[in-house]
Amino acid sequence: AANGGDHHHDSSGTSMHRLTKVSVIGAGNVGMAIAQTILTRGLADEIALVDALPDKLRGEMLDLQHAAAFLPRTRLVSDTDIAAVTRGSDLAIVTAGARQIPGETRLNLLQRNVSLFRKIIPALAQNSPEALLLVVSNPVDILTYVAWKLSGFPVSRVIGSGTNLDSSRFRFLLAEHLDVNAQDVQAYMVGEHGDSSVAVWSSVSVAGMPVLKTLQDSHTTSASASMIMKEEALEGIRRAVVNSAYEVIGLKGYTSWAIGYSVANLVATLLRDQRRIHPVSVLATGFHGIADDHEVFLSLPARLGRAGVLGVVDMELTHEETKRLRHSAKTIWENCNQLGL
Ligand code: 6V0
Repeated sequence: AANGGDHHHDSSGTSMHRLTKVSVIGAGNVGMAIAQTILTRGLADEIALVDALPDKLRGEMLDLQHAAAFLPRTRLVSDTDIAAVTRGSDLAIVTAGARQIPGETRLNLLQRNVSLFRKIIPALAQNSPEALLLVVSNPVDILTYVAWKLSGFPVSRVIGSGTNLDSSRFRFLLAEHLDVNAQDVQAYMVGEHGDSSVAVWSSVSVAGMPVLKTLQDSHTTSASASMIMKEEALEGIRRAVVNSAYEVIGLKGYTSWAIGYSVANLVATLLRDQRRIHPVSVLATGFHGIADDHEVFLSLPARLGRAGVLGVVDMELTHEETKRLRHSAKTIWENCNQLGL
């Protein structure tokens, strides 16, 4: 086989199981939480880890390999050089990132991460020309655009983890408030991952019942009345979602478990061609009035499968939600535009 893990046929020409290979670039807190969840869920036959710190990288790889007796069989490889281990990946997940230096502006951090991506992305694209690229590093929407430009990949194969995590935080908080299972809560945060993310209240539903509509309906049954949410509660939940990351970082120094599970959830949809809809960062040009000459990545509910982004759901948003989304888009675009890519 020409590409590392690409064993289509044995010598007799009969078809064999095609191995699934995932590369994780950046073996920090987030990269390792993602690798660990992919491993536990048995989503890959091979995982390649890449980090700039050789000792930390080897330590992380060995530590995971030592759990082999309790896990689905998965080949683990690691190297500081992308070309040495990532060849033939089906999916490459980028979590490498410079950390913010106290007092550093977001823009300066962005410039440092763009320099990092100039090294990482072309090497990934060259070694795995058919791969899907999944960007997690922050600022994720801008860096997904950067990865798209630097990879030369079709836009359907470049995805940012975006508000997939924000949406799961949103569903958790709504579920707590309503005392139901978070899996029964349908709710999306869209737009920019982080401070300007937009809670799509008009889309929130539990067991198919729109929560907000119930709020406005005076003729509610007692069962649905228990799902009624007060305006202040809604706003409190939105604020809590936006503050979630800051709160966790303030308490434990970084976030890892939830991003690990949310990315592994995306990996399952992509590699197993599940065609599930996830709010992830995709090219949003033309949606919700985002100008045709503004190439902006931000999160919208997207239908995902083995080929990447199969479609974007054109959500029905309220006037206020659209306004907020366009504001997000403008901020992201201004940042992307000055990168000169
Ligand atoms: P971390 O623990 O500092 O890990 C970053 C890793 O990147 C380190 O191990 C570095 O050695 C490594 N690294 C740096 N340069 C290179 C390079 N050139 N090649 C390979 N590896 C390199 O950070 P953490 O894991 O906590 O966060 C990683 C990134 O994810 C940050 O940008 C976060 O802001 C971002 N997150 C994004 C989230 C999202 O929802 N999109 C959520 C959480 C964190």
